[in-house]
Amino acid sequence: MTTVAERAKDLVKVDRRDGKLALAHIYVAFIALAIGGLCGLLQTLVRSGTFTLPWGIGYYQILTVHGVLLGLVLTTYFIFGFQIAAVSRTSGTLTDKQRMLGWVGFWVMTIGTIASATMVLLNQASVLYTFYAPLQAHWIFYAGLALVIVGSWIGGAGQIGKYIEWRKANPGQSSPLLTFMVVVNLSMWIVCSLGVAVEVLFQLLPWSLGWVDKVDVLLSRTLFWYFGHPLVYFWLLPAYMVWYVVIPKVIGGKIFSDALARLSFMLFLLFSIPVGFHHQLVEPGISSFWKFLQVVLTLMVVIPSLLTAFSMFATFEIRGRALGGKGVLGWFKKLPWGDARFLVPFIGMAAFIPAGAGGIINASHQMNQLVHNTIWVTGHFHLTVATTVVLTFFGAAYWLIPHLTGRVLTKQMNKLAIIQAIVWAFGMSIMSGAMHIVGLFGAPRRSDFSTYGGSAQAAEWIPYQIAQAVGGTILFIGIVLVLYIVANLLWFAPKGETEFPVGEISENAEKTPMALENWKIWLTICIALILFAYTVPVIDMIQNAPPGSKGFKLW
Ligand code: HAS
Ligand code: CU
Repeated sequence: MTTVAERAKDLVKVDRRDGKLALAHIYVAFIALAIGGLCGLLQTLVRSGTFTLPWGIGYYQILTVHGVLLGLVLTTYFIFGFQIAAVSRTSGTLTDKQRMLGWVGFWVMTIGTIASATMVLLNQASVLYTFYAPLQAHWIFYAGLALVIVGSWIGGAGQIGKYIEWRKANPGQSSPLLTFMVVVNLSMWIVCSLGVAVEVLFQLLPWSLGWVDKVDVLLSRTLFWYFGHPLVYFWLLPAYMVWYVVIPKVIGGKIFSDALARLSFMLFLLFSIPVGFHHQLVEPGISSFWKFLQVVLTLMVVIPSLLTAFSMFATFEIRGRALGGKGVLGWFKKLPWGDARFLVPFIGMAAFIPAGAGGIINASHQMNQLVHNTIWVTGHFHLTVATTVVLTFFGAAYWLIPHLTGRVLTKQMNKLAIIQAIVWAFGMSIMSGAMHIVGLFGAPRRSDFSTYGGSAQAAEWIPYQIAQAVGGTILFIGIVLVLYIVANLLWFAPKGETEFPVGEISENAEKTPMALENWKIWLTICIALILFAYTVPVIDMIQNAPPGSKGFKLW
């Protein structure tokens, strides 16, 4: 039985003004999903060899729109919207100054996004979402990216400000778990985005403006991956916040261990950054010792994900048994399978098992030789970010949006949300499965349709490319469904109260050691590891730099 006081606590509402700021981010995220998703469909159709783009639109142009809008815009905006609401919900309403930072950050990011997106749409920046030099985009594209990064720092400062305020007001106490997790994610983001900021401001911008004619390609990619790998964990950690904190409440259970959750987040902060070389294992100019070292650190960053898997299974089993589940697996049947807030993220979790296994294959130095630059890698990240992460985000949107708009998810919408996730899982299994297999046959990634002059090898790839188009079409139906549900929750669903679920810590859990919140220790180790992994190879790169490359526009 829940008491009246507990019911009231469950309905703690995010302040309306904070909610507006969070919603602004969420709007941009779903607009990005609509446009980026359409481009994804077009790409798979082109690559099946049965469709040509009209009006002179280029394949790499839509590939860039797809990657930038879904990989960078959808994720960052949804994460910021979610984090703002999470901080406000668990640490209290933002001050006017914190909220103002949030709005300034929002607009700086949005002006940057519009500037970059315009250049991509004008076909002046078909450089894909990793914007690798020596492909050279229009300078406005890079300037827009710089604004997105700076805007994220400003908005992030507002969220961190709330945490600092809370700690000051509650000395000696462990901060609210969800706020703590937000701050870990932002710390990781700030430390890693310094790398891409240096790349954009000191290398790509002056070079695209014509102030210098050559760019050091190896250094630029190294700075990019110093950022690019933690970027993928910046996407993952908010999904983990939902798994650790929200899901236990949704299923009626408790958080297995506060200390374990905090430890796993801190391990992400430590090991996410000094591992960028696992994206550069075939890059010449980095000695194999440093690659090996970063591969070891990459395998270290797998550990917090294994802790998470353990913790989730424990949460589920304890709850299922409390509900009377018997035997080895009886508890499994007791989980609330009909609740979209649980099932949708759960499908994401299930996808992370093969997705993570694929990541470990990628990270294994020798096996990377086989899969690097093949569409296997595309298959990998469509399971990780485009299934595990986005299904968790969709599942969160189904309570977060109505919480913020003062509406409710109706029974029909809950059902549609479940269908949506099943459609997604089905389409993705076909598309990502085909990508993984044909990648092993050598099919390249980042590539337009080609028969390679009638080569027998390329002919072998085509049936898989058709399978990708079938999967891509099913996924597009999934996008239409989620947009329909989101529109309903924003504007049409019945008015009412929706809970922002925040789990309580299990009474059996150990007390959380305060050391887990000692930022001096953790940030020092974090920076020491980065210096250890990067100093010597970067000095090598700079000292032995070739003359550099002029820019290429291959589209
Ligand atoms: Fe990755 C390339 C290695 C995780 C995203 N990755 C990429 C790219 C992206 C990406 C976007 O080492 C392409 C970048 C580009 O454009 O070039 N990745 C890893 C490793 C992990 C990993 C070791 N990746 C991710 C995540 C991503 C992501 C997460 C996005 C969100 N990745 C690589 C490497 C490359 C790479 C190389 C470069 C390849 C190349 O050559 O270019 C690990 O973090 C994975 C650890 C995860 C696990 C899984 C734990 C399972 C859990 C679920 C439990 C389930 C439950 C439910 C409880 C070990 C937590 C129960 C279910 C039942 C059914 C009972
Ligand atoms: Cu990585």
